[in-house]
Amino acid sequence: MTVTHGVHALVWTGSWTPEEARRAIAATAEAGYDLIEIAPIDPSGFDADMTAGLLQEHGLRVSASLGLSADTDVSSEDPAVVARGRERLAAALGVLRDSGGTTLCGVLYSKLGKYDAPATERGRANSQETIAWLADKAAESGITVALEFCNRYETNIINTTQETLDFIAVVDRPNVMAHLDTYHMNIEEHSFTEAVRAASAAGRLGYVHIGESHRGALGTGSIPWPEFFGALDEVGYEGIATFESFSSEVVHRTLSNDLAIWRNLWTDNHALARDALAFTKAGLAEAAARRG
Ligand code: FUD
Repeated sequence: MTVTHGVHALVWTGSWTPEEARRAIAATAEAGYDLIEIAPIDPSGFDADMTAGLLQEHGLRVSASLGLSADTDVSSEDPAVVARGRERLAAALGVLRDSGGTTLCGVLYSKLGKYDAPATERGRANSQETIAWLADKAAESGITVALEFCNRYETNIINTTQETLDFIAVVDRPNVMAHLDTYHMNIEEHSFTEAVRAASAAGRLGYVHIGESHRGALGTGSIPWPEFFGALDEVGYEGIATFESFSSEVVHRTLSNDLAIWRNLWTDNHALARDALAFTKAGLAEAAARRG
């Protein structure tokens, strides 16, 4: 089983100036990862050529994730807001393509944040139509779109694997996949194993976020890691698995607030990233050994 091991850029930096990008990409390579997941939440601040050059220099692959804001929410009923959301998604897709990546993931279908009511029928349809539109655009560059369901406090569109699969069935595009994040699964799923099996059986298990229950260091929270790694091993997952962790030590102008990152869960991100990679590799190896 070959998993591509990634780390989210927010482990290193909340901005993407040439200096910060160099620091983050160098640290990712130094920690032993194959890939960095950049977060072009405001794609206008991302220099893709500079990013591509640095990735090549350090022999790294790249993916990109983002979440939308209230004024770019493609699940809005307001066509002007949806249009702004599409513009942002297209720009993020361009950043990823020009940086050399092939997977765009995250909360591409919704605002990232607490809603005060359930999604409306029109809003959900706007979201689904936008993802179909985005998928067709992405397909022109051989890019896969992976939809990350989030817990109920961060979106009202999809909160579980099954809801994500149902959403994907409506969108009906071959390059739209489910993105499973253990942090969100831990809040919303009945079973980690059943969730992984369902996504895999549908042929839509496209991306994985490895995050602890408190979004800090792996193995210090309550995620049932042997079960989750066992499920990935059972279905023969061969995609990207990105370690994602947030602390008030590294602040992003909007994302940190959207995710309610109020406290300091770590200070040494180098040790954190190294330990997370070792933990994940060991967990997958143990799962394979258990299977025999
Ligand atoms: C959100 C989350 C992140 C986010 C985005 C950041 O809770 O888990 O993965 O959606 O991907 O870049």
